[in-house]
Amino acid sequence: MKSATLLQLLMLLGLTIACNHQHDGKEWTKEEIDELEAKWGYEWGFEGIGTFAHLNHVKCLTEPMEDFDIAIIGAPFDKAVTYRPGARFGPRAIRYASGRQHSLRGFNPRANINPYQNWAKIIDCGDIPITPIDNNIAQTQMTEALKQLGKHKTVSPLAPKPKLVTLGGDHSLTLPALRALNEIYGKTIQVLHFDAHLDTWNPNAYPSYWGTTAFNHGSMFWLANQEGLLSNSSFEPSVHAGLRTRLTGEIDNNDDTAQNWKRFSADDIDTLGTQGIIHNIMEALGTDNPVYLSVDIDVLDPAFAPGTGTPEAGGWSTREFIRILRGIEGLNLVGADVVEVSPAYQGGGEETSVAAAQIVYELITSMVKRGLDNMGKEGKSSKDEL
Ligand SMILES: *[C@@H]1O[C@H](CO)[C@@H](O)[C@H](O)[C@H]1NC(C)=O
Ligand SMILES: [Mn+2]
Repeated sequence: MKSATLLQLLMLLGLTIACNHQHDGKEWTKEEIDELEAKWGYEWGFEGIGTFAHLNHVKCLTEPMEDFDIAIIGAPFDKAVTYRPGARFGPRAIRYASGRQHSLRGFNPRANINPYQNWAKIIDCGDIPITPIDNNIAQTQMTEALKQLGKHKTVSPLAPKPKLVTLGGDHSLTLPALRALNEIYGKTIQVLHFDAHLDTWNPNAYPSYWGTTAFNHGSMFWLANQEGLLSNSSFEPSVHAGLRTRLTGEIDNNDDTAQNWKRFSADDIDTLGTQGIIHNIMEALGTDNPVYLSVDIDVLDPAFAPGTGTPEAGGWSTREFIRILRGIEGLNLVGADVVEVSPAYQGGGEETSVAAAQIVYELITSMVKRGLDNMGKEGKSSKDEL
């Protein structure tokens, strides 16, 4: 007991000294610290301890005073899948695959900005600790964590509320995300959902003789509708894009329509092109209403993203999808996730995680760009915005 107290005292002393930039009687000037940064601050793509894009890591869930505008957060949970498990390793894989992203050469030529050297403070908040043992506790943990993180203060007035980009994990994560956003914004949120699958399935659509649980990665949007998290107004639909999975029958689509969703299939790209898909999405969602963007990596063809839980042949290429993401940058994104990356099924070249890391980069770019556009709009402060 006595030695613990002494240790605590010593630690406190160490902290005080560190804060004054003093050590062994030496006072470090800002110039000297800057020089150390110039000498040793840069990490090559294969170096570092593996945060997203070498961003600073802060364990935000235990650091409530940490202000940020945009944060990466991992949700390493995969106990709600129906086919291949393994997405709990998604956040790690995406972070490692993001190694060649760096603020120093982060300029996005598709969007004409460097999101990492702009107005937004972007950090990596680490992972939500989620139990692999009990799904009821797991969904509470995800919901509470995302609520807590969404209430952090921002640094820039261009971001009225912080924006979270969550790395899955399986797709059940989106339900906690929508619960948190409903509380934080005090209203229903529209969803833009890129996926091979509908994920609006009534849990009874699964074989249910033995009983079933609604919290799974194919029913979270059905639950979201039941909980009133999504608008029922035909003027505020949610949107699926990239669909191509087998169905029970037309009944699935009717049920989906009844839950206020619009559907664009993977094949639509052949007739409409990427520009047509972009046009349809923007027409359905507009540029003012708060939109949550959820990307199931299985929207990509398994040739491009085999590392996923429920692969379906005949999807979009990575390039086509990135083109679509750039085209919808005008959306008012209040948060996003990239889910179902299951690295055990990807190749040694990490193609699935590399695609996911690029998708995250494009989403962050859009969020930062949207802030800049708002600054330019005369008479409209971003504070007016949800
Ligand atoms: C939409 O309809 C569903 C099913 O009738 C209902 O449970 C839900 O609360 C409604 N949502 C809103 C926002 O009113
Ligand atoms: Mn899916």
